[in-house]
Amino acid sequence: MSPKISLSRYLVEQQRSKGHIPSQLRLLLEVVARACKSISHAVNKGSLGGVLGSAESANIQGEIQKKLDIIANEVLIEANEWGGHLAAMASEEMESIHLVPNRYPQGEYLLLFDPLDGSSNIDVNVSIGTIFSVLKKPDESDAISEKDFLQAGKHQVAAGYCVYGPQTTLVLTVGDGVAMFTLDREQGSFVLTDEHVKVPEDTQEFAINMSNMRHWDSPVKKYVDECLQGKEGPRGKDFNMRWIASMVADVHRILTRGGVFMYPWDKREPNKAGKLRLMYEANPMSWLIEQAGGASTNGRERILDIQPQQLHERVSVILGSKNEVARVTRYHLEK
Ligand code: AHM
Ligand code: MG
Repeated sequence: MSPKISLSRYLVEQQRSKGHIPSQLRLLLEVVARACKSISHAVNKGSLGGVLGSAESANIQGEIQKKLDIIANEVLIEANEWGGHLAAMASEEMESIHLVPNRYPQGEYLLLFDPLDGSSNIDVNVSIGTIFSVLKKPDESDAISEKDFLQAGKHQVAAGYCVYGPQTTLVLTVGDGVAMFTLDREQGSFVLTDEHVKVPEDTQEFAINMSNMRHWDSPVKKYVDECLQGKEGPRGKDFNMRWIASMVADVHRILTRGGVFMYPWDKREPNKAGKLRLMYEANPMSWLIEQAGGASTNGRERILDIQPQQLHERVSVILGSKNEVARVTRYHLEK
């Protein structure tokens, strides 16, 4: 039997053989993984740990926070403050950036995260997760500000998520493909379970919140209508639908067996570009999907090319199997 490869060993070997994981980045990824392990334990305890339910506060986006949103945010901040690998952090749950306190050395990286994605699923025992994105601090920046974070997704140096489902799985890219690690609870470590992850180019599965159908723009309506017509329609094949309402879980399914995920702009709030946040949801997920051979656009352009104007900026998202994303994007461009 081949030996189990832990996340630590994987990162060391990647650093050695390819030299694209500098030691500060390696430390950062190990620290994020450790934080995810601790969030996973809290999620698993559920009611027994008193972590379910509302915290009765709202975040910067005006969303009511769950206790676990706040716990996960604190776990990530505490874990990452003191190692010397980071200059600052930003989170869905915090209005402005969090600088590494002066008493600790300042590192070269910036970390962004959605500490607990899929909040509406926390209390109902459905998969949720943590999404993260890593950027390099601009060279000339001594006093870090929000402006330093406003880099297009193509400049990420690492990205990933951890899904807390029937298994806890950490999924990672440093720009050389996508690897998956499953938490071995007896050993207390993440073990490599999938390397060179590939998203099939075609699919018969789509994911979208159908309850918003009447608000969609015509290209999205056209695409979904055609899928719903199945074998008798222009696509000549039947489609299946899945919607978990946790982006981590939907993206995990797509990385595993293909599919297309859409949270498009809609007419409910026409001035909002979409629901999902560019910098700590769409960017890391788009990079993972592209690294696995899929595609990701906002209907018009590649998400990773978008120059962010704000930390909490929102974006329309269409990602997954390459040929389906190309089709939805074409329908937008033809409009
Ligand atoms: P959250 O970060 O506050 O949990 O919101 C993001 C989530 C995504 O994980 C998911 O795809 C989407 O919101 C579900 O939205 P809806 O409830 O409108 O279907
Ligand atoms: Mg989220």
